[in-house]
Amino acid sequence: MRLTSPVSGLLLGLLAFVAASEVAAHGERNQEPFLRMRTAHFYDVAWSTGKVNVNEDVVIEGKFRLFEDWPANLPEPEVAFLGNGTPGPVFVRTESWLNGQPAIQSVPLKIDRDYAFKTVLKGRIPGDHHVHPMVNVEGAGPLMGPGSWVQVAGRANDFVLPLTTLDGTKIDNLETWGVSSVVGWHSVWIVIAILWLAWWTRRPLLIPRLVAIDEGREKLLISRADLAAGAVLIVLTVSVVVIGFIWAENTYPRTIPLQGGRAVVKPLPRSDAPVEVIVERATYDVPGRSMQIRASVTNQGGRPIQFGEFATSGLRFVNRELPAAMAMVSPTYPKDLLPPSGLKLDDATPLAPGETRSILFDMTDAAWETERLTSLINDPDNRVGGLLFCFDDQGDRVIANVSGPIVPIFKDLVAHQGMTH
Ligand SMILES: [Cu+2]
Repeated sequence: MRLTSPVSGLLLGLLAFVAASEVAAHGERNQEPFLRMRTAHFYDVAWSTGKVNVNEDVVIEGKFRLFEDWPANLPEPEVAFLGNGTPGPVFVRTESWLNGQPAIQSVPLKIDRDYAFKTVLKGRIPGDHHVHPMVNVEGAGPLMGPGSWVQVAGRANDFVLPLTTLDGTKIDNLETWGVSSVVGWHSVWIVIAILWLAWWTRRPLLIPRLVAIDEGREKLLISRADLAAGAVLIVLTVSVVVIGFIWAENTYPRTIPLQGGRAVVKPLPRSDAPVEVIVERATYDVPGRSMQIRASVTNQGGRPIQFGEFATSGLRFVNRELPAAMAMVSPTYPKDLLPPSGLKLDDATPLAPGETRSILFDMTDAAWETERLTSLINDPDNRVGGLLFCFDDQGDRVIANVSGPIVPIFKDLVAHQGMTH
């Protein structure tokens, strides 16, 4: 043992290191690019604070659009549930809202429509937690929004969740409420089970009994005392069930079953000045970590527009030359989700009402790699998707869908897309 201890110490240390680094992220980057680029696009997400004490609230608000080019291999969002992506139950979600309506239950959602959400999370377990908004879609799984670090300070033991029920019962702490009755009733049943097992296991067990049966002497196996014990057990069990029922009825005279119904939430109204984007060619330059989309863009609205942001998978490629777009970026927004070079255009002149123009959108950043979106080139359904945020000369925003097949470029070819066109 002495010889192996340095090795096991090293292994333990390694394990601890792996465990510690696992805590820093919780798998959002492992989701396939098609899930992150073509399902729920979260935008305008804001976290009310980056630091709370145990028992204090963080409010997460924002919007999401269920993408028009929803992957064919995923079920449509007919049953969806608003949640939050956090490493375990480190918060308690005390409120959920969709378009101002309670979102306690699941709702059917519509593709190519937008929803505003709000969740209130109450700090429960201290630590640094990465907090994402999330929509769970039946059959498709959790669709995560962008994540931001929220620090919960204080002591876990101080956490309380007080509540007043519909019949006026005051609960001091939902965390511990009713636990003693659960433990008490389980103990009663465990004691009965142990007594019954002990009654039979005190005698010769399997093989001797098998031999007795083989020899046709099974009557020997059950004595009059066994029959009496069985009768006592039946009476005891039925009595405990009846007493338990009466006790529960008296203690909790009014109970409401868990609600399994579906709510109905209307999507947000559509913008009436659409911008149409038809992708002509999208490439991903693997060594250059650069996504380029050449698209034919038509301004169907009545005012000239400019392009301020391309948002996909929680990443925001912002056009740093457009003040209206930069104004939408909160100084507290997670920096890792704002690639520094942002969105670049080959032609930044505003697109006039009714005009159609072929524009090259360039998003070059290591984030494609660090966010593991580059694995999209290995997908059998090789498509890129995102939202293009357009701003008119009055600062109003229109959000256009951008989607199309993408071609990877593995070598630094001279024939770059911008030049061939
Ligand atoms: Cu995260």
